[in-house]
Amino acid sequence: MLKKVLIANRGEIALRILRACRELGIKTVAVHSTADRDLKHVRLADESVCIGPPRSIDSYLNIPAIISAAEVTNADAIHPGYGFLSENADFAERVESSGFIFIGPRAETIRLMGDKISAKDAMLAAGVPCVPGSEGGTPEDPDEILKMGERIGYPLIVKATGGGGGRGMRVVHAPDELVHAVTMTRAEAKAAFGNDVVFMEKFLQHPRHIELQVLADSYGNAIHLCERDCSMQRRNQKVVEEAPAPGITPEERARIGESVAEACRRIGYRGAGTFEFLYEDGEFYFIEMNTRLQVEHPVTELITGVDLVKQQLLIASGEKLALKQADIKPHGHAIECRINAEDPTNFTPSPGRITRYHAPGGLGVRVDSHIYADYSVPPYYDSMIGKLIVHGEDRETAINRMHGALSEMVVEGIKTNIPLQTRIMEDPAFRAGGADIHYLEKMLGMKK
Ligand code: MV4
Repeated sequence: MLKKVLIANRGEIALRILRACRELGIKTVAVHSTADRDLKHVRLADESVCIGPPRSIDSYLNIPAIISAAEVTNADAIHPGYGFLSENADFAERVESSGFIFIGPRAETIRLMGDKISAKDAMLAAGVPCVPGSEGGTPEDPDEILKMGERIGYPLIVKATGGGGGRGMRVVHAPDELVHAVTMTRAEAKAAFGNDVVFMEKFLQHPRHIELQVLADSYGNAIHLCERDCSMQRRNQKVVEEAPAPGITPEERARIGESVAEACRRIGYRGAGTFEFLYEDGEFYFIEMNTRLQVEHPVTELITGVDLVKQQLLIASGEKLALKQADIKPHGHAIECRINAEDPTNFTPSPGRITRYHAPGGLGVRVDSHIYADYSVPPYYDSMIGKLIVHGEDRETAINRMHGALSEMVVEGIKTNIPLQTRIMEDPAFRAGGADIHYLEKMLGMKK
């Protein structure tokens, strides 16, 4: 078993990882910037190391500083959390070559999945359904590009292979826009990711975003842990997530679940991971794989009863998966609302001191947050200050429980999106279930 884990992250996820380590008797090392001395997990950790000034580039993205902190504290593993260095293959490689365990997949797997074309290739080879498209990069010759566009059909979407999470994409409605769109996406991708390879796919116009959680050990065992519906998003930022996805039948779940578990075995996946799909007209289409623990992992934990962070730590310790596919039986329904320090009307960040804080509670209510009364939300990082997660016997119970929990939650001194989350819980289309990825922006009056 691991003895000491360095947590290379901040905020709620650092606290979440610390709690899992404690339950397994693993010592913890917190690393933090000068702006984060007062973080809750820094106080609770066995040891802490300041790794640099406030800006992420100087601290949470500072690879030599993090490796040095692991060396001076004699940690044996590094948990990257989400964001920051969590999907940086070079970081994973440096961690391992410095003699530490990276809590995540092998560096080569991160690299394979970080490139959208090679990820899609690997999924097609494993029999995972993908969006029809160019299957490889887009050619250079304008006539060849147009021929490919004709085969795929319109509307289509041009994506940068080095992009992801909504960056480096362009929708094309007609052939006369195609060559220009390819040129522009290439140029932007070159500037943003240093990689100008782009590919094309059929553009799905009203999909839902459904993703599957997986766990795999180092011995070729892999299971899926049901799906999450993350369609309630604004500008590629998820706002509400839930599990299971409304309307997905046990047969559909078993089929897509077995296909992603088999893909994990084929690529030698290790650790926790997520396969992202678009779901439209009863069909799943793979788009990307996330090789990290995700923000929304708690909804999966609540319906399956599996502690995903503990599983990551056990897998990194070299243990075999004790869970079998037959052990995973989803119970009830879970919903997560992301709580952000932002103005609920215009979404601008609202950092500052929290003057008063009351957390909600009761049966089936979970709060994953690092905030406390008198804590100051720094302006340098993501505006998410916590997550409110509920579990109920069915979806309607869960929504009503979330509505009540939001009304109990008091955060004063800064603005939060709690009023927006309350509005979503009251919205008839959300309550009906199955809204697509464009619904929230329409509800907010951004789109027709
Ligand atoms: C798409 C798509 C429609 N058709 N691909 C955006 C983020 C990145 N993960 C992939 N994205 C999309 N790819 C095809 N072929 C629509 C989106 C998309 C989206 C996907 C998931 C969640 C929110 C989204 C918001 C806008 C567009």
